[in-house]
Amino acid sequence: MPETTTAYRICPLCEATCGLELTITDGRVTGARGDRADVFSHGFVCPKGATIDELENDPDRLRSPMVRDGDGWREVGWEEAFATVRRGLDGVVGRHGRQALALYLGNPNVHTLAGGLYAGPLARALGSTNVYSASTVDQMPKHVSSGLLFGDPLAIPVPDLDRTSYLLMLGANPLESNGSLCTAADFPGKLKALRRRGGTLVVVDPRRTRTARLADRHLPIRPGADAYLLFGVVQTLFAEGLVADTPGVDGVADVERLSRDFAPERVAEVCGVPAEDIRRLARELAAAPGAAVYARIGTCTAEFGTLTNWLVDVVNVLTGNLDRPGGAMFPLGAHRRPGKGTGPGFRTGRWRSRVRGLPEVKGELPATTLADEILAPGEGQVHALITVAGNPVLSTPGGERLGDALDGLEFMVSVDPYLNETTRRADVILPPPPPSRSPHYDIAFGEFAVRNNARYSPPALPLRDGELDECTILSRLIGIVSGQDADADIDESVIAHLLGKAIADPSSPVHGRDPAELRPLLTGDTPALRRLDLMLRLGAYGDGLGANPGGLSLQALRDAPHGIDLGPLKPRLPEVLRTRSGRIELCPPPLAEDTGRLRDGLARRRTGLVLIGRRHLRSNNSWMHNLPGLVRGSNRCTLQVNPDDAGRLGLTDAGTAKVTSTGGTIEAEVEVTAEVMPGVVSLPHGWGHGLPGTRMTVAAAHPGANANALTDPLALDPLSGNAVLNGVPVEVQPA
Ligand SMILES: Nc1nc2c(c(=O)[nH]1)N[C@H]1C(S)=C(S)[C@@H](COP(=O)(O)OP(=O)(O)OC[C@H]3O[C@@H](n4cnc5c(=O)[nH]c(N)nc54)[C@H](O)[C@@H]3O)O[C@H]1N2
Ligand SMILES: Nc1nc2c(c(=O)[nH]1)N[C@H]1C(S)=C(S)[C@@H](COP(=O)(O)OP(=O)(O)OC[C@H]3O[C@@H](n4cnc5c(=O)[nH]c(N)nc54)[C@H](O)[C@@H]3O)O[C@H]1N2
Ligand code: SF4
Ligand SMILES: [Mo]
Repeated sequence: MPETTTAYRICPLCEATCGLELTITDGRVTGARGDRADVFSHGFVCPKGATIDELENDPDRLRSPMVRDGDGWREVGWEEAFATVRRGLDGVVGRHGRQALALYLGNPNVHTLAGGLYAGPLARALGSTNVYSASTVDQMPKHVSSGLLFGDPLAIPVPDLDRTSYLLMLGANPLESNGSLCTAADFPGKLKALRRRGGTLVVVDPRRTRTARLADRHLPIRPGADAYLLFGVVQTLFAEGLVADTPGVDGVADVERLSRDFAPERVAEVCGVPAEDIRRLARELAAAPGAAVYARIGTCTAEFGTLTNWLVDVVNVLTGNLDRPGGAMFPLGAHRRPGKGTGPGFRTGRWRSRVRGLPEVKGELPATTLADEILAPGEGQVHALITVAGNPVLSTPGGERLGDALDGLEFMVSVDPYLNETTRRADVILPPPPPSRSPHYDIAFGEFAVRNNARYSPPALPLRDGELDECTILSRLIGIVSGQDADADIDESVIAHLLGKAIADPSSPVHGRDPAELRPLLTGDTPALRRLDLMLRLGAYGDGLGANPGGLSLQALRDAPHGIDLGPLKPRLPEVLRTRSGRIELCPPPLAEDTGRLRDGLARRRTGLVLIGRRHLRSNNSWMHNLPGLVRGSNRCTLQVNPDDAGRLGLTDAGTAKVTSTGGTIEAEVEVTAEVMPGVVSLPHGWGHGLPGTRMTVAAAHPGANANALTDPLALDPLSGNAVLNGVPVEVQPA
């Protein structure tokens, strides 16, 4: 009889952070379902989480480090792998200096404990300004907007989903994505509950998505026009005297002045939304007892991304909904300490990219210029690349050119479980173990959860021979990159630094204590877990290393396998602010200035088709198409075309279309559907598999077409450096 047990594990696949109950048979994960006792997800699960056993047992998953050997690969032990990495990186630094090193951090770094603890230190250890991440093809506009408004790029308010009575959602489709920068397990259930309690959901999206179908109202909008619509709302709030009292806010009059150019009648045509519908939004938002505006990727990956996300919070502030229950609120993650209400503020452009002169944002340069930095010769040229959990060849505009550029590198190392479109160019691949064999705590998503909570998953299974924990992989890599000895202890220096800071801080529970007495109190089997223990114990709900008995610690979370609920969101103003003034800066100069570009755009003629993206519940960016259970059924990488456009262009359902942009040309299967509005076509990203040298057998059999062969690496939101992935002009014809 095989021995079957269960174990609990937070799902690391998307931001919903559902609790999973894993079935373990003979030392393998053989099934998964929602953990009904989980304090946050209460049993919710989606098909990806329920298929995690296929991810765990995927025969294409790399089990040992791989070193390039001529045209092929050789499986090696960890010591040989790290020695090869050290030789490769030291060689490049010796020949060209540290600036020749580049790092690309992909999305799963926010879903692993290793990424949460080591990605930042790795970027700092690099000693080069060539730091890139998936943030600039994702949410960077949100960070810039929050940085400028609140002084902290991580202070991103989330809709208080459980209590709001009115939700205006733009450019998000949580029924497929399960939510982003708003961590809510069972987002669909929460939207249904909102409607059941008499609340209103309005969805603004060029497509009639599953979320839009669930809503009270769907407003189809021309891609890229959300800033106009929101400015129309702002203008109405002022014009009709609907602005709430706004103590602690600077710049309200300046916003009022700027909004005069964007009255609903002026913006209606650009948006494709009638002026009366825009006015109605303003009136309803102002009247609701608790309302929130929430905008996500459709508004971030757009030409006016930062302006749009700024206007989201401008509306939240002006309607009195920022920081009030039922409105848009700031979560407080368990490993974070409340702030002091002021700080140094936020700025960008502390340095610029070498080739295109693009400003730094949050210590990063735009991912779409990485290829330029590799290809353009001269002082500061990139010659070595580290990728951690990223697949920029498929996920960034101009990825094909980037892929070719990678061939010209002197050295490349990837921390990744797959031999995919990006890692096939590496010299060394360092594979992490599967989720069940890694400890887990969500460092990133505690900050965005619609209900404060803390959950820790110990490894459900031990590491197998030849596997190395990803925390160890990354800390070894940091040691190598920073040129330290192999046994240098990165974690001890981080712990000493954090303890030192806390001891010096009069508001800390350990103020004035002796580090030598505190350090031995930390528990955890590994250095990474001791760091986590320290963060939890010094965090907002922590035991203060003994000062607050009964408070959180790693042990307290170990004792609560289904997590600890920390209650509904609480108002955090002004404590959450890090602006110099200690006030909300509603009209920061860089944003005020960028409204000029928006005003100019009013006069632009908009004709022709534009491309937008989309997500499917059974997909996850570029990397889960190798699981048979998720790719079964009909082709999902279709070009959705409105029937009017299809008729005009001579396209037929299930036929093939040729799609051309300034970026390139692809062919895709046509899906004629009124779901997408006229003038707009939609293609999901993350496809384009089956390239030579990859080892993803199932994905290669379902290759699809690469949407990022069409997006333009030169098209950026100037304030954030974020790529424009939506609203891309294209021409479509039958192939
Ligand atoms: N199943 C699944 N879940 C995922 C992912 C996945 O790939 N698959 N990826 C994860 C990641 S990394 C992220 S960042 C999140 C993203 O999560 P979401 O932000 O919810 O992303 P999408 O589902 O792509 O929804 C974006 C919507 O924006 C619309 N849109 C496009 N352009 C515009 C525009 O100009 N204006 C407006 N108003 N709408 C527009 C699109 O039609 C689409 O419906 O999802 C995460 N969850
Ligand atoms: N056109 C278009 N392009 C887009 C988007 C869009 O909407 N439209 N969305 C963008 C968004 S929101 C994002 S976040 C980016 C994502 O961009 P990327 O992060 O570059 O790409 P992913 O497809 O998420 O690739 C994740 C990589 O991490 C690896 N991986 C998986 N699990 C682990 C792990 O535990 N450890 C390690 N070390 N590696 C792991 C996978 O094998 C894969 O190689 O794509 C962006 N690209
Ligand atoms: S919704 Fe996200 S976190 Fe929940 S099971 Fe699905 S992939 Fe995992
Ligand atoms: Mo993302």
